Amino acid sequence: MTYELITVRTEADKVGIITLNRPKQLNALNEQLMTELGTALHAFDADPAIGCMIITGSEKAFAAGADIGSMASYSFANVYKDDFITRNWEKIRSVRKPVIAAVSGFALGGGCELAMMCDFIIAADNARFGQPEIKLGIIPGAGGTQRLPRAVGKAKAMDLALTGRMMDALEAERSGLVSRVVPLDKLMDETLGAALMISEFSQMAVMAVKESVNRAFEGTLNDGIMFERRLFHALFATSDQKEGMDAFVNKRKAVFTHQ
Ligand code: CO8
Repeated sequence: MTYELITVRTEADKVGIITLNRPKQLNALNEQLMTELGTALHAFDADPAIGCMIITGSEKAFAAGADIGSMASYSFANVYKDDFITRNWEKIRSVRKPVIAAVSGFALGGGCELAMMCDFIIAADNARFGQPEIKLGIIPGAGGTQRLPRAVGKAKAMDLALTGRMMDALEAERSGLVSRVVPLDKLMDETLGAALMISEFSQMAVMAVKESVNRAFEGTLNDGIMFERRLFHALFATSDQKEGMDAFVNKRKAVFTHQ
């Protein structure tokens, strides 16, 4: 498949890297870009050699939001009947292997929502996050009012979504939106380091962590604890569990076969 609005490459045949590539529009997200992104993520997800994926943008912008120009003339009838863009966004949520957002520059509106759909965010020190939809007379439409308060709490989510202000990388780290902040010129090295580390682990254990942590985010505590326990028990049926524990006991490096 050839892509126009993203570029795709792999690192060490283990990590799939997708770069959003509409630099003149600050990677504004239109239907074609979201379709390409969904297709590329699912291709990597289906590739047994790939253990982790990265979505990144340019230095100036991860993504400055949904494409305002193409939305400007839409009516309620258009967006409701076509289920505007959301079908492509749902595809991203169904990816089973981990996806890391490597964010530099603006991550605004749908760009911030895209980063929050990833499993965690590593931010460059020039990153700026926000949900400025209020300034356009709309609200976030791809999970922003739901994921942002879960990540940063009600007070800050209300502040950001009601005022439309941006927060910088340090505020985003303090409030729990991003897992690490690194200098801009170290962003890809740091993210690749994490992705390569993840791709060395048992894919089944990695997918189980993702599923189980997402339960904490999306459901009740009781359901999440039970879900985690079932997955925890199930992993004792894998060869990778035997290998991991045998390696520890015998003081050697584990070699996982994803079985
Ligand atoms: N859509 C379309 N074009 C954009 C967007 C955007 N979101 N953001 C920037 N651009 C374009 C600009 O129009 C400009 O184009 P041109 O050179 O042709 O005039 C180019 O990118 C560069 O932008 P600026 O000149 O404005 O650059 P600055 O450095 O001065 O400012 C900002 C950068 C602050 C990021 C500014 O561009 C800005 O405020 N952009 C809009 C941010 C925004 O409001 N985002 C939210 C959009 S709404 C949304 O995301 C709803 C999500 C719904 C999810 C999907 C539902 C299914």
